[in-house]
Amino acid sequence: DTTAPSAAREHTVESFTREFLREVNFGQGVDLDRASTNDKYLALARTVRAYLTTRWLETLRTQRREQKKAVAYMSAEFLLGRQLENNLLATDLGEIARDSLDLLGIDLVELCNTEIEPGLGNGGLGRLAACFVDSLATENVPSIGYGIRYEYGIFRQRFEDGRQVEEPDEWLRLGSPWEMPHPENAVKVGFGGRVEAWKDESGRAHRRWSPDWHVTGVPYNYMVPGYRNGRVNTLRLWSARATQAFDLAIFNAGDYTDAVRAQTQAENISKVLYPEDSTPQGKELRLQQQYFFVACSLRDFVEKVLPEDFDLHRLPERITFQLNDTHPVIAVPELMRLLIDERGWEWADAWAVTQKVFAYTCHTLLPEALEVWPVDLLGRLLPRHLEIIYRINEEFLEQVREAFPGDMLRERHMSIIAEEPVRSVRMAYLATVAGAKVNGVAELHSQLLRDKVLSDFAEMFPHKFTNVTNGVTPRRFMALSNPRLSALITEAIGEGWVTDLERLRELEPLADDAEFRRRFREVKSHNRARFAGVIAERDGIEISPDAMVDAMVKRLHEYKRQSLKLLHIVSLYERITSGALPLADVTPRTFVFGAKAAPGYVRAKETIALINAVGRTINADASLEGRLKVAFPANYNVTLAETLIPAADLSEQISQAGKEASGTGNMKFALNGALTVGTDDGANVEIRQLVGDDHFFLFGMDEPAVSDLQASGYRSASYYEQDKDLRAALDMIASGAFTGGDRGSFVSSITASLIERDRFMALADFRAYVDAQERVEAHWADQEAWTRSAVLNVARSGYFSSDRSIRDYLARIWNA
Ligand code: DL6
Repeated sequence: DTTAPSAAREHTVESFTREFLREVNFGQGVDLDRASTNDKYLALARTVRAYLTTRWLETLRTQRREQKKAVAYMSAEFLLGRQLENNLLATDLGEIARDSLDLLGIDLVELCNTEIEPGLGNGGLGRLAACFVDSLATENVPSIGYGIRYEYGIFRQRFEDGRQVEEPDEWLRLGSPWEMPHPENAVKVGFGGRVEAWKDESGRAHRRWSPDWHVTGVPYNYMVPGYRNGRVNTLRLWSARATQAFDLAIFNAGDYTDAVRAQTQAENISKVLYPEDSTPQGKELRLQQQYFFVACSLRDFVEKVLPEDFDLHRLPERITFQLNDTHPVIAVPELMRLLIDERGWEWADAWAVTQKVFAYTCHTLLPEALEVWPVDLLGRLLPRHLEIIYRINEEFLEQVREAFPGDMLRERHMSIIAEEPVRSVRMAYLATVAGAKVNGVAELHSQLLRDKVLSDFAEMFPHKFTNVTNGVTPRRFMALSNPRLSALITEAIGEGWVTDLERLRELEPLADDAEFRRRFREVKSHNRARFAGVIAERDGIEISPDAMVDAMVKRLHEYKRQSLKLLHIVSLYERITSGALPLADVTPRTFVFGAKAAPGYVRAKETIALINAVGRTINADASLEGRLKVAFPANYNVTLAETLIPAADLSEQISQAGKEASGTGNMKFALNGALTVGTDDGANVEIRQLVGDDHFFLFGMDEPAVSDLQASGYRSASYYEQDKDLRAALDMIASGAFTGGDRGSFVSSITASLIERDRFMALADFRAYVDAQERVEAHWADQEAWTRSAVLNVARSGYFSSDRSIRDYLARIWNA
């Protein structure tokens, strides 16, 4: 049997050691005693990979045999995190690997820490995609992830004098043992050029796109193992290369430098991840990236994954293309083009299939985050696609006119083409019109999509709209990152929770068991010490392992309101230094921030500088006796999250209500036993409903209150004028107290903008927030009561497993 794997690998220390040594010698070409740490890491990774490959080939064989309906998750970002430990966990090889390396005198942890995480995403959206591929495999769903193999992921953040400096993320520099390139399966993608009309012998009119330049997409396969279930799915990331023909033509014309330049231009497409989240940049290269990866993926699926003789009229029986936000939405006109121009289908037939195979997930509520592409740019880069979009829009608007005769305003509102400020394609509208389903990512978000952002569409196509609340994988964000709590849970209720997270409910009675609470506290305290050790070594930051860990980690964005957290810290400090608050009454706390700002987002970068300035002053003030600390480790990423989240006591989820689509950090913290201080926003709403009001610190305006205040005319200055603590905090910042007396630069621009404009109403929520923080401190003072709440947070967070999200997608969207 030529398809059988060469040798089924045994799960024994002897066999593992043999494979590992073979990889050291023949994979790395070194003797063990000469091997570097990186040699050993690569050899170990390849050893684990070989174990996975056996199952992967088996999964692919089964899929080819059974031809079941699958899901293609299309996402411009997959923020994977390190692979080695996760793959050891999934294959149950952790202990064997450790024993095997012990025998050879090698430290497994050191090798795991050698891995550079692939930062192929910005934040929540990319990390969600990574959780979803993990859960798709664990839930045994035939599926494939499609994305881009960026050569440089999200930038490395450094602080220079407290200010953010970005450096390239060379994640591939030490080799990338998890990927398998297949240049022989490359796909050619066109750009630019013209569209011509032509007629076939029967006189039927057709359109033909002649691009004027091409690039090649090389697929790189990654294996995505389910948790100990034998399934290994595929994640296929595309890398751009110059086409040979293009190169050769220029070479033959004798211009070597031009040929190399052409190559660079092509390869630029997958060179770097755009570091903007929530505010698309509208750059041409970004559109090139989007079209590049979806064109490669569609062709790959239709021509390589499906059997050769497959009748594409039956495509909806075989696949749903799930569009992760609008970034892959250009796939809609691309599929139409493939069916009409390349296969000669009639428009109506192509549209019928297209409308059945796509589904769209929206991840935002911010108007400025809804992606639009200027018609000029799109027409220049993808002229045939623009024609197709126009036709989709024409037919759609015809439908609107039929449904709402005479309602011109509605027609203008709903048009896929916006006329102002420049003629543009609204990608979210295109996705909504073309998709079989549209979902938001938390109950409140989906409701606001239906009622506000896409209300005209929800009225016209109520059946399309649904919700799937986000989730997080309990493998990475509990089993892997919180081994002590995992062991405690397993001891109490058995192992089943790792794939059936609702079973954490069985912990509820233990919240009332003093011995269990003691052990739970012991775990937290161990995790705090571990985190303290990591940031001491990584960043040179010293914190007390006994103080409350109060964490706010997420992208730096005004709507997330890091500035509100900062006002609370400064107010505490001001009250202590002015004598209003006796030091003895201050709860020892470490305020932990983790946040990257988009490089061009000036206000966000100023806020980082201010947090660091405040931190420097507070940390150096001996009169505080170390009771308050601000820790802002640079370059927050998945790896750091894995040590911070298990250590956290308090989770800050304080966005303005109606702005955070869901949040997923909020879920990870609650699952790991942190209590949330949060607004009624995104998935906070569901977290609070599940964990209960007594174990969640709710504060601030809800979404209707925000809307009302907006409508009645918000004047932030009145809060500044009326709340003396708020005024004192803002005045203290403005006085230069944290900037060595300097009142200029970012200090004045931040304070002035809060007092005069405050787009996300931090000032209006300040008093409620400070009150909530006082409730936090009162609760913390009773450690037994606090631990009880923390245990209940864990016990009631099972709903937030991404396995449940995937089951919801299956039931509500994919019908797979
Ligand atoms: O759905 C994943 C994640 C949510 O949890 C966050 O609330 C949301 O802000 C984020 N959305 C984006 C927006 N990008 N765009 N457009 O990253 O998605």
